[in-house]
Amino acid sequence: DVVKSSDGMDKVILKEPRGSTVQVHLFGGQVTSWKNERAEELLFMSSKAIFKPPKAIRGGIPVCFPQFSNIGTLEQHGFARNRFWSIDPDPPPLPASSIKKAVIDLLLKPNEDDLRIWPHIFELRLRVALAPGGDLTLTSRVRNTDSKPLTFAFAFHTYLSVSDISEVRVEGLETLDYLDNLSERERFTEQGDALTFDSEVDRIYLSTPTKIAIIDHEKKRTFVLKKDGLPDAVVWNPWEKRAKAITDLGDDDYKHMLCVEAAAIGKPITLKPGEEWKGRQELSAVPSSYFSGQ
Ligand code: TA6
Repeated sequence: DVVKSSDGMDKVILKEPRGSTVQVHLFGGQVTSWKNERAEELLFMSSKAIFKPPKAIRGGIPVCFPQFSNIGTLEQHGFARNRFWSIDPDPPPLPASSIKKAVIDLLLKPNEDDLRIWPHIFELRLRVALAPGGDLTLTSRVRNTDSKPLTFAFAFHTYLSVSDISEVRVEGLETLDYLDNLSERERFTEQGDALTFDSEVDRIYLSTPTKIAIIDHEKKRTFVLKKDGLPDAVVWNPWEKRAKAITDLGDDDYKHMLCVEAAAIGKPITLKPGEEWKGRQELSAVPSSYFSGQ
């Protein structure tokens, strides 16, 4: 369903028969809600989120493209997250395995202002698919429709909703190298068993396994993030002091959020003219007792 809004903030609602839903704003091509069949919200949305341009909405899953963070000459995290995307009325056919999913395809092509700051013609497609049972898959495709090479970084800046950040553990990043955004992206090696949180964390884990588990002990819920074509994973929680400096984040909101982001940052992607790249992030939320992996 497309929900038109008088303020221009149109959104798409996907529903699957068992009751899970996903909401996608055309502004940013951004997933802004993902609810399970008990109507529990699984993504974090800031209590001070501003649902209007020009800044990206604080929460859900903003798309970082063609730049991550300030690594480049563009605005922080690139421009895709604060442009209006369009719905593709004639998307490529779904693979047979996806036939039962609720799906929407959004498109972003550069406008004249974008071309002035980043002179590359491209087509960015985001397919949002909600499976029966509630798994959420985001598939991004970038096609270089220009006559010169295209180089970019990409991230699904996923804000997960957690009951209490102090009770959360992330598994799947042990022993990996990471770039620490808190110390000028110096490279370190993860030493701990699993990641837990008691202060600000802002890291780019490089070349991670394809599966990461985010275990919320208090809620007895595990998010399983699987990815493909996105070798890196960002983990971010601003903690108390930094949260206060972020104007569209409530002072205590940091306790209830954790960003874990499938990304391609360490080695930017380069496409020759006509080439296409694909990246996928799949999220599922399962009761912790059902989860025996990792
Ligand atoms: O993904 C982590 C990060 O790059 C952090 O460094 C932090 O600044 C965050 O994203 C939020 O960025 P934003 O531009 O949305 O305020």
